[in-house]
Amino acid sequence: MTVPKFAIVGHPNKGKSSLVAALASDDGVPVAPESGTTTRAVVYPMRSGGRILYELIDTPGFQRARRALTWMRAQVGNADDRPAAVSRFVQAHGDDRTYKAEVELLRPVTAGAGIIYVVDGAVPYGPEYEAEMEILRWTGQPSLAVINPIGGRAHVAQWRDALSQFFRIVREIDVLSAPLEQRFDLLRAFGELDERWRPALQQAVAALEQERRANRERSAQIIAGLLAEALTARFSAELSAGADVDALRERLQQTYRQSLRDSEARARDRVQHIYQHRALARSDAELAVVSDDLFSEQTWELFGLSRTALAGVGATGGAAAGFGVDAALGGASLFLGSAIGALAGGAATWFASDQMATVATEQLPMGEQILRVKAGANKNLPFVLLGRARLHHALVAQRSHARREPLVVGRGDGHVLQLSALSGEQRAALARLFAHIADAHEVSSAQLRALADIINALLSGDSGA
Ligand SMILES: Nc1nc2c(ncn2[C@@H]2O[C@H](COP(=O)(O)OP(=O)(O)OP(=O)(O)O)[C@@H](O)[C@H]2O)c(=O)[nH]1
Ligand SMILES: [Mg+2]
Repeated sequence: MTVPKFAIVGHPNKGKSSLVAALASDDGVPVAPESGTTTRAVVYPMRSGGRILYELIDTPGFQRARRALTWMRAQVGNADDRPAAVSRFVQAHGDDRTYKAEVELLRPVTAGAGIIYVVDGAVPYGPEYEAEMEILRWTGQPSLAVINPIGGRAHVAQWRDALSQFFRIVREIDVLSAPLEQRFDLLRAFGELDERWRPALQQAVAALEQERRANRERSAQIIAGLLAEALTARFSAELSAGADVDALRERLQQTYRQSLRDSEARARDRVQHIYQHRALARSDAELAVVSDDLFSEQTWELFGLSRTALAGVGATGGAAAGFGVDAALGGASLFLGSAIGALAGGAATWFASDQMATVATEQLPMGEQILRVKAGANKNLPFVLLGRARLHHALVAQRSHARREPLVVGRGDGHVLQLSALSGEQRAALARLFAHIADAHEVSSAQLRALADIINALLSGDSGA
């Protein structure tokens, strides 16, 4: 099957490169506020499973469309000679800087690429566009127009009227924020341009949908791994005679917290990588909500289970409920110390993230005493981590690769996915798994799978993810 190729063309600075980035899932496509950012035609293949599904060709904007059209008109006798006139124009001006942009953008079209013509629905239609559209029509190649409402929709209706005289298919799509489904629709429309392309584009959409599901599953596995890591992480330090226990405890707590923050950051990087947001991972972008410190009270209120919900899953019991009992050291006899920072448990501490870790002294068989820190009695920790991971995933999965600004979300904008939305059954299943993993200080592959399955179900319910 031939790989369909589409040249994205239009006036300078209308979001052509942005559309390429969004449809090729490539956040490396140069996009900038300045006009004239793209100076050469560059091919961006969309790959899935080692196959190229389609190719998008980013091009510079028209600079001298009217003069170019005048040149072509002088060449033509009959209408059927028009495509040849465009090809002759490209050949004749290969080394001519005057028409560098026109040559770059028309060359792939004369070589057989379909045309996607991009305009901005916020600025009025004007005759200066007519020469561009006329040249494109002369190429005889299948074409489609996209209205990108960069700064608003004020002139969208006018554009529709104008464009429909030149293009059979006209679509409006907000390139930066169009939901995935709209991006898929546009791909299907590409398939309508030419019958030969239809099967390839249908397959492309199916492959992308399949890839979406696979990405979600892989993300769920990563998040399950993060939770298991948090529940089984343990750090210890030798408690020599005369040691400053308070200082040591504080140091261990810090180490523990930092390790959770690091685990979370690593998991986020991996999820971003799965969705091919590589530049985002590198830019260390701050997410207004999800990058609040993991251990702030606000974070716990936002993402943790409510006190009632926690009580509902039998998880408010404080230190006695299982997390604090160190049975996995090889025998209960090894657990000799008293819980130093053990929780009071109950109502007052349901979001007490500072008491999240349990620090306890233990006596080892050879007589040494150690201090050990591990997941605390506060059962909210894995729920908080899960809530944050879920919001992060929803933002990343839905994000257009055309966006260049850091990922930001307002607290009150309805995107916050609170775990209170979990069904009672899901909550209970999760709480059981969390307790088992924390008790055993290790996680079996069956538990990891069970956890990943619940998380995958949760992620698939999040809009667009
Ligand atoms: N708000 C908003 N901004 C957009 C949209 N599409 C593109 N932009 C911005 O418009 C500017 C130009 O976008 P590009 O994709 O570089 O435009 P271009 O047509 O490739 O520009 P040239 O290569 O210079 O011809 C960038 O700052 C984009 O972030 C949109 O749908 N909404
Ligand atoms: Mg560009």
